[in-house]
Amino acid sequence: MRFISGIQPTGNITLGNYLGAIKNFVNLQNEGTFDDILVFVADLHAITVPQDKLKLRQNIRSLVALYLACGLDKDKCHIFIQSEVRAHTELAWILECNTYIGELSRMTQFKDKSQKHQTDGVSTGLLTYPVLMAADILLYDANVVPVGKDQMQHLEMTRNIAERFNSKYGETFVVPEGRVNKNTAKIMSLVDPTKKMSKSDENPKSFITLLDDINIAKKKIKSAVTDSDMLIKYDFENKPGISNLLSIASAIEEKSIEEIEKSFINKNYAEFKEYVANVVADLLTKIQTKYNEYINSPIIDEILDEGANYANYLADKKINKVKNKVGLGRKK
Ligand code: AQP
Repeated sequence: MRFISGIQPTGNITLGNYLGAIKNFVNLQNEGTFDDILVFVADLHAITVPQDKLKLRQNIRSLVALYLACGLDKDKCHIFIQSEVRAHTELAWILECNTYIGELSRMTQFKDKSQKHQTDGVSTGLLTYPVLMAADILLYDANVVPVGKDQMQHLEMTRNIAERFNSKYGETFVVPEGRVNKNTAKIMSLVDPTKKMSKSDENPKSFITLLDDINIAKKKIKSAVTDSDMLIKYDFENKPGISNLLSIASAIEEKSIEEIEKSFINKNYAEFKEYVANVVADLLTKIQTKYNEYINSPIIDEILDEGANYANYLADKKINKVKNKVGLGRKK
Protein backbone atom coordinates (compact mmCIF):
# COMPACT_ATOMS: atom_id res chain seq x y z
CA MET A 1 0.00 0.00 0.00
CA ARG A 2 1.32 3.41 -0.96
CA PHE A 3 0.31 6.93 0.01
CA ILE A 4 1.40 10.20 -1.48
CA SER A 5 0.72 13.81 -0.57
CA GLY A 6 2.29 17.23 -0.86
CA ILE A 7 2.03 20.83 0.25
CA GLN A 8 2.74 24.01 -1.70
CA PRO A 9 5.67 26.13 -0.51
CA THR A 10 3.58 29.27 -0.94
CA GLY A 11 4.38 30.82 2.42
CA ASN A 12 4.88 29.79 5.97
CA ILE A 13 3.08 26.59 6.79
CA THR A 14 0.00 27.18 8.93
CA LEU A 15 -1.64 25.35 11.76
CA GLY A 16 -4.32 24.48 9.17
CA ASN A 17 -1.74 22.77 6.94
CA TYR A 18 -0.32 20.98 9.99
CA LEU A 19 -3.60 19.76 11.47
CA GLY A 20 -5.30 19.10 8.12
CA ALA A 21 -2.36 17.51 6.38
CA ILE A 22 1.07 17.00 7.99
CA LYS A 23 -0.19 15.54 11.28
CA ASN A 24 -2.26 13.13 9.25
CA PHE A 25 0.83 12.10 7.18
CA VAL A 26 2.76 11.44 10.40
CA ASN A 27 -0.07 9.38 11.92
CA LEU A 28 -0.40 7.30 8.76
CA GLN A 29 3.39 6.86 8.65
CA ASN A 30 3.40 5.62 12.24
CA GLU A 31 0.36 3.34 12.05
CA GLY A 32 2.39 1.00 9.83
CA THR A 33 -0.31 0.15 7.23
CA PHE A 34 1.67 1.66 4.38
CA ASP A 35 4.83 0.08 3.09
CA ASP A 36 5.65 2.98 0.77
CA ILE A 37 5.20 6.65 1.60
CA LEU A 38 5.97 9.62 -0.67
CA VAL A 39 5.70 13.21 0.55
CA PHE A 40 6.68 16.06 -1.72
CA VAL A 41 7.06 19.81 -1.86
CA ALA A 42 4.60 21.03 -4.51
CA ASP A 43 6.74 23.84 -5.94
CA LEU A 44 5.21 23.59 -9.43
CA HIS A 45 1.81 24.24 -7.91
CA ALA A 46 3.16 27.27 -6.07
CA ILE A 47 3.91 29.14 -9.31
CA THR A 48 0.26 29.11 -10.39
CA VAL A 49 0.19 32.48 -8.60
CA PRO A 50 3.07 35.02 -8.62
CA GLN A 51 6.02 34.11 -6.35
CA ASP A 52 9.19 35.89 -5.33
CA LYS A 53 12.07 33.71 -6.57
CA LEU A 54 14.25 33.92 -3.44
CA LYS A 55 11.35 33.47 -1.06
CA LEU A 56 10.15 30.44 -2.99
CA ARG A 57 13.60 28.80 -2.64
CA GLN A 58 13.59 29.49 1.10
CA ASN A 59 10.05 28.19 1.49
CA ILE A 60 10.94 24.95 -0.30
CA ARG A 61 13.80 24.20 2.10
CA SER A 62 11.83 25.38 5.08
CA LEU A 63 8.95 23.06 4.23
CA VAL A 64 11.30 20.07 4.14
CA ALA A 65 12.70 21.03 7.56
CA LEU A 66 9.13 21.38 8.84
CA TYR A 67 8.13 17.96 7.49
CA LEU A 68 11.00 16.49 9.51
CA ALA A 69 10.34 18.65 12.57
CA CYS A 70 6.69 17.56 12.58
CA GLY A 71 7.67 13.90 12.68
CA LEU A 72 8.16 12.59 9.15
CA ASP A 73 10.92 10.03 9.40
CA LYS A 74 13.51 9.73 6.62
CA ASP A 75 13.72 6.00 7.24
CA LYS A 76 10.00 5.52 6.74
CA CYS A 77 9.21 7.85 3.84
CA HIS A 78 10.69 9.44 0.74
CA ILE A 79 10.64 13.24 0.63
CA PHE A 80 11.22 14.99 -2.70
CA ILE A 81 10.69 18.23 -4.60
CA GLN A 82 8.03 17.99 -7.31
CA SER A 83 9.98 19.95 -9.95
CA GLU A 84 12.91 17.53 -9.61
CA VAL A 85 10.79 14.79 -11.17
CA ARG A 86 10.10 15.78 -14.78
CA ALA A 87 7.42 13.17 -15.32
CA HIS A 88 4.93 15.24 -13.26
CA THR A 89 4.68 17.92 -15.94
CA GLU A 90 4.88 15.41 -18.77
CA LEU A 91 1.99 13.38 -17.43
CA ALA A 92 0.04 16.54 -16.61
CA TRP A 93 0.11 17.50 -20.31
CA ILE A 94 -1.17 14.10 -21.43
CA LEU A 95 -3.92 14.21 -18.80
CA GLU A 96 -4.83 17.81 -19.77
CA CYS A 97 -5.59 16.51 -23.23
CA ASN A 98 -8.10 14.18 -21.57
CA THR A 99 -9.73 16.76 -19.27
CA TYR A 100 -12.41 19.32 -20.14
CA ILE A 101 -12.28 23.06 -19.57
CA GLY A 102 -15.85 22.94 -18.21
CA GLU A 103 -14.94 20.60 -15.36
CA LEU A 104 -11.83 22.60 -14.47
CA SER A 105 -13.60 25.94 -14.38
CA ARG A 106 -16.17 24.54 -11.94
CA MET A 107 -13.53 23.92 -9.23
CA THR A 108 -14.13 26.00 -6.08
CA GLN A 109 -10.44 26.77 -5.57
CA PHE A 110 -10.13 28.07 -9.14
CA LYS A 111 -13.16 30.31 -8.64
CA ASP A 112 -11.77 31.67 -5.32
CA LYS A 113 -8.18 32.16 -6.46
CA SER A 114 -9.07 33.62 -9.84
CA GLN A 115 -11.17 36.23 -8.02
CA LYS A 116 -8.22 37.03 -5.76
CA HIS A 117 -5.77 37.41 -8.64
CA GLN A 118 -7.94 39.50 -11.00
CA THR A 119 -5.50 42.43 -10.85
CA ASP A 120 -2.23 40.51 -11.46
CA GLY A 121 -3.84 38.21 -14.05
CA VAL A 122 -5.26 34.69 -13.78
CA SER A 123 -2.72 32.18 -15.10
CA THR A 124 -3.74 29.15 -17.16
CA GLY A 125 -1.89 27.13 -14.52
CA LEU A 126 -4.45 28.18 -11.95
CA LEU A 127 -7.12 26.57 -14.11
CA THR A 128 -5.16 23.39 -14.88
CA TYR A 129 -3.78 22.95 -11.33
CA PRO A 130 -6.06 19.95 -10.56
CA VAL A 131 -4.67 18.09 -13.58
CA LEU A 132 -1.11 18.52 -12.32
CA MET A 133 -2.37 17.28 -8.97
CA ALA A 134 -3.88 14.25 -10.70
CA ALA A 135 -0.50 13.60 -12.36
CA ASP A 136 1.28 13.89 -8.97
CA ILE A 137 -0.87 11.09 -7.63
CA LEU A 138 -1.45 8.82 -10.64
CA LEU A 139 2.25 8.63 -11.54
CA TYR A 140 2.89 6.61 -8.40
CA ASP A 141 -0.14 4.30 -8.33
CA ALA A 142 -0.91 5.69 -4.89
CA ASN A 143 -3.77 3.91 -3.12
CA VAL A 144 -4.40 6.66 -0.59
CA VAL A 145 -4.01 10.45 -0.59
CA PRO A 146 -4.32 12.16 2.80
CA VAL A 147 -5.81 15.64 2.26
CA GLY A 148 -7.77 18.33 4.05
CA LYS A 149 -11.46 18.60 3.16
CA ASP A 150 -10.73 21.63 0.95
CA GLN A 151 -8.79 19.41 -1.47
CA MET A 152 -11.43 16.66 -1.75
CA GLN A 153 -12.97 18.22 -4.86
CA HIS A 154 -9.59 18.00 -6.63
CA LEU A 155 -9.14 14.45 -5.43
CA GLU A 156 -12.55 13.55 -6.87
CA MET A 157 -11.38 15.01 -10.18
CA THR A 158 -8.22 12.86 -10.03
CA ARG A 159 -10.43 9.80 -9.64
CA ASN A 160 -12.54 10.86 -12.64
CA ILE A 161 -9.47 11.47 -14.79
CA ALA A 162 -8.02 8.07 -13.84
CA GLU A 163 -11.26 6.25 -14.59
CA ARG A 164 -11.69 8.08 -17.90
CA PHE A 165 -8.11 7.30 -18.96
CA ASN A 166 -8.42 3.64 -17.94
CA SER A 167 -11.59 3.16 -19.93
CA LYS A 168 -10.19 4.96 -22.99
CA TYR A 169 -6.70 3.41 -23.10
CA GLY A 170 -7.00 0.29 -20.94
CA GLU A 171 -6.12 -0.28 -17.28
CA THR A 172 -3.25 2.12 -16.51
CA PHE A 173 -3.82 3.95 -13.23
CA VAL A 174 -4.82 2.97 -9.71
CA VAL A 175 -7.92 4.99 -8.75
CA PRO A 176 -6.88 6.59 -5.44
CA GLU A 177 -8.89 7.10 -2.29
CA GLY A 178 -8.86 10.48 -0.47
CA ARG A 179 -8.33 10.20 3.29
CA VAL A 180 -9.61 13.13 5.36
CA ASN A 181 -9.03 13.23 9.09
CA LYS A 182 -12.59 14.03 10.18
CA ASN A 183 -11.65 15.80 13.42
CA THR A 184 -9.31 18.25 11.80
CA ALA A 185 -10.71 18.43 8.32
CA LYS A 186 -10.88 22.22 8.09
CA ILE A 187 -9.25 24.79 10.34
CA MET A 188 -10.75 28.23 9.89
CA SER A 189 -9.35 31.77 9.76
CA LEU A 190 -8.97 33.43 13.17
CA VAL A 191 -10.30 36.69 11.75
CA ASP A 192 -13.22 35.32 9.73
CA PRO A 193 -14.05 31.83 11.02
CA THR A 194 -16.36 31.14 8.08
CA LYS A 195 -13.31 31.15 5.76
CA LYS A 196 -10.56 28.52 5.80
CA MET A 197 -7.19 29.34 7.34
CA SER A 198 -4.79 29.89 4.41
CA LYS A 199 -1.08 30.62 4.36
CA SER A 200 -1.48 33.14 1.53
CA ASP A 201 -4.19 35.16 3.32
CA GLU A 202 -3.29 38.85 3.24
CA ASN A 203 -4.06 39.30 6.93
CA PRO A 204 -1.39 37.55 9.07
CA LYS A 205 -3.73 37.68 12.08
CA SER A 206 -5.99 35.21 10.28
CA PHE A 207 -3.47 32.36 10.50
CA ILE A 208 -0.85 30.92 12.81
CA THR A 209 2.27 29.66 11.13
CA LEU A 210 4.37 26.88 12.61
CA LEU A 211 7.28 29.33 12.72
CA ASP A 212 5.40 32.25 14.32
CA ASP A 213 7.01 33.85 17.35
CA ILE A 214 5.37 32.06 20.30
CA ASN A 215 4.06 35.24 21.93
CA ILE A 216 2.63 36.52 18.67
CA ALA A 217 0.91 33.17 18.10
CA LYS A 218 -0.64 33.34 21.58
CA LYS A 219 -1.86 36.86 20.91
CA LYS A 220 -3.46 35.77 17.65
CA ILE A 221 -5.45 33.10 19.52
CA LYS A 222 -6.43 35.54 22.23
CA SER A 223 -7.72 38.05 19.70
CA ALA A 224 -9.48 35.43 17.53
CA VAL A 225 -12.96 36.51 16.49
CA THR A 226 -15.64 34.68 18.51
CA ASP A 227 -19.19 35.74 19.49
CA SER A 228 -20.96 37.58 22.23
CA ASP A 229 -22.61 34.83 24.21
CA MET A 230 -20.50 33.11 26.83
CA LEU A 231 -20.96 29.46 26.06
CA ILE A 232 -17.99 27.23 25.23
CA LYS A 233 -19.78 24.78 22.98
CA TYR A 234 -19.19 23.35 19.50
CA ASP A 235 -21.83 24.76 17.15
CA PHE A 236 -20.27 25.60 13.81
CA GLU A 237 -23.40 27.26 12.36
CA ASN A 238 -23.92 29.73 15.18
CA LYS A 239 -20.52 29.84 16.90
CA PRO A 240 -17.87 29.29 14.21
CA GLY A 241 -15.09 31.09 16.13
CA ILE A 242 -15.44 29.10 19.36
CA SER A 243 -15.98 25.90 17.36
CA ASN A 244 -12.75 26.55 15.45
CA LEU A 245 -10.77 27.04 18.68
CA LEU A 246 -12.30 23.87 20.09
CA SER A 247 -11.28 21.97 16.93
CA ILE A 248 -7.75 23.31 17.14
CA ALA A 249 -7.28 22.33 20.80
CA SER A 250 -8.97 18.97 20.34
CA ALA A 251 -6.79 18.11 17.33
CA ILE A 252 -3.53 19.11 18.99
CA GLU A 253 -4.30 17.49 22.33
CA GLU A 254 -5.97 14.46 20.73
CA LYS A 255 -8.85 14.92 23.19
CA SER A 256 -12.52 14.85 22.25
CA ILE A 257 -14.33 18.17 21.85
CA GLU A 258 -16.87 17.04 24.50
CA GLU A 259 -14.09 16.50 27.02
CA ILE A 260 -12.76 20.02 26.48
CA GLU A 261 -16.27 21.51 26.60
CA LYS A 262 -16.84 19.78 29.96
CA SER A 263 -13.73 21.26 31.50
CA PHE A 264 -14.89 24.76 30.50
CA ILE A 265 -18.44 24.70 31.88
CA ASN A 266 -18.94 27.95 33.81
CA LYS A 267 -15.65 29.39 32.59
CA ASN A 268 -15.26 32.45 30.41
CA TYR A 269 -13.84 33.03 26.94
CA ALA A 270 -10.65 34.60 28.30
CA GLU A 271 -9.86 31.43 30.29
CA PHE A 272 -10.69 29.24 27.31
CA LYS A 273 -8.54 31.29 24.93
CA GLU A 274 -5.67 31.23 27.43
CA TYR A 275 -5.88 27.43 27.40
CA VAL A 276 -5.97 27.18 23.60
CA ALA A 277 -3.10 29.70 23.33
CA ASN A 278 -0.97 27.55 25.66
CA VAL A 279 -1.79 24.34 23.77
CA VAL A 280 -0.73 26.01 20.51
CA ALA A 281 2.38 27.54 22.11
CA ASP A 282 3.53 24.12 23.41
CA LEU A 283 3.10 22.60 19.96
CA LEU A 284 4.98 25.42 18.22
CA THR A 285 7.80 25.29 20.75
CA LYS A 286 8.32 21.57 20.11
CA ILE A 287 8.22 21.96 16.35
CA GLN A 288 10.49 25.01 16.27
CA THR A 289 13.15 23.36 18.45
CA LYS A 290 13.42 20.51 15.96
CA TYR A 291 13.12 22.83 12.94
CA ASN A 292 16.18 24.77 14.12
CA GLU A 293 18.17 21.52 14.26
CA TYR A 294 17.27 20.67 10.66
CA ILE A 295 17.11 23.87 8.69
CA ASN A 296 20.86 24.34 8.19
CA SER A 297 21.79 20.70 8.27
CA PRO A 298 23.22 18.90 5.19
CA ILE A 299 20.80 16.07 5.95
CA ILE A 300 18.10 17.98 4.04
CA ASP A 301 20.00 17.63 0.75
CA GLU A 302 20.76 13.98 1.43
CA ILE A 303 17.08 13.28 2.03
CA LEU A 304 16.02 15.21 -1.08
CA ASP A 305 18.58 13.45 -3.29
CA GLU A 306 17.40 10.06 -2.14
CA GLY A 307 13.76 11.13 -2.54
CA ALA A 308 14.29 12.45 -6.08
CA ASN A 309 16.10 9.27 -7.15
CA TYR A 310 13.36 7.04 -5.86
CA ALA A 311 10.50 9.17 -7.23
CA ASN A 312 12.17 9.44 -10.66
CA TYR A 313 12.63 5.68 -10.78
CA LEU A 314 8.90 5.04 -10.17
CA ALA A 315 7.69 7.97 -12.29
CA ASP A 316 9.81 7.09 -15.34
CA LYS A 317 8.39 3.59 -15.46
CA LYS A 318 4.85 4.95 -15.34
CA ILE A 319 5.27 7.74 -17.88
CA ASN A 320 6.76 5.30 -20.39
CA LYS A 321 3.77 3.03 -19.95
CA VAL A 322 1.37 5.96 -20.42
CA LYS A 323 3.12 7.13 -23.60
CA ASN A 324 2.88 3.61 -25.03
CA LYS A 325 -0.82 3.44 -24.23
CA VAL A 326 -1.50 6.79 -25.92
CA GLY A 327 0.71 5.98 -28.96
CA LEU A 328 3.34 8.66 -28.40
CA GLY A 329 6.91 8.34 -29.68
CA ARG A 330 8.38 4.96 -30.57
CA LYS A 331 7.30 1.76 -28.83
CA LYS A 332 9.68 0.74 -26.05
N1 AQP B 1 -7.35 25.48 6.82
C1 AQP B 1 -7.04 24.23 6.58
N2 AQP B 1 -7.53 23.25 7.36
C2 AQP B 1 -7.21 21.95 7.11
N3 AQP B 1 -6.38 21.56 6.13
C3 AQP B 1 -5.87 22.50 5.33
N4 AQP B 1 -5.03 22.45 4.28
C4 AQP B 1 -4.80 23.68 3.82
N5 AQP B 1 -5.46 24.59 4.57
C5 AQP B 1 -6.15 23.88 5.51
C6 AQP B 1 -4.46 21.21 3.76
O1 AQP B 1 -3.07 21.39 3.64
C7 AQP B 1 -2.60 20.62 2.53
C8 AQP B 1 -1.67 21.44 1.71
O2 AQP B 1 -2.31 22.49 1.13
P1 AQP B 1 -1.62 23.28 -0.06
O3 AQP B 1 -0.60 24.18 0.44
O4 AQP B 1 -1.16 22.32 -1.10
O5 AQP B 1 -2.84 24.02 -0.67
P2 AQP B 1 -3.99 24.79 -0.03
O6 AQP B 1 -5.08 23.83 0.37
O7 AQP B 1 -4.34 25.82 -1.03
O8 AQP B 1 -3.37 25.43 1.31
P3 AQP B 1 -3.35 26.93 1.75
O9 AQP B 1 -2.70 27.02 3.07
O10 AQP B 1 -4.73 27.51 1.62
O11 AQP B 1 -2.37 27.54 0.69
P4 AQP B 1 -2.56 28.78 -0.26
O12 AQP B 1 -2.95 29.92 0.64
O13 AQP B 1 -1.27 28.95 -0.94
O14 AQP B 1 -3.67 28.41 -1.21
C9 AQP B 1 -3.82 20.11 1.79
O15 AQP B 1 -3.99 18.74 2.10
C10 AQP B 1 -4.93 20.92 2.35
O16 AQP B 1 -6.14 20.20 2.35
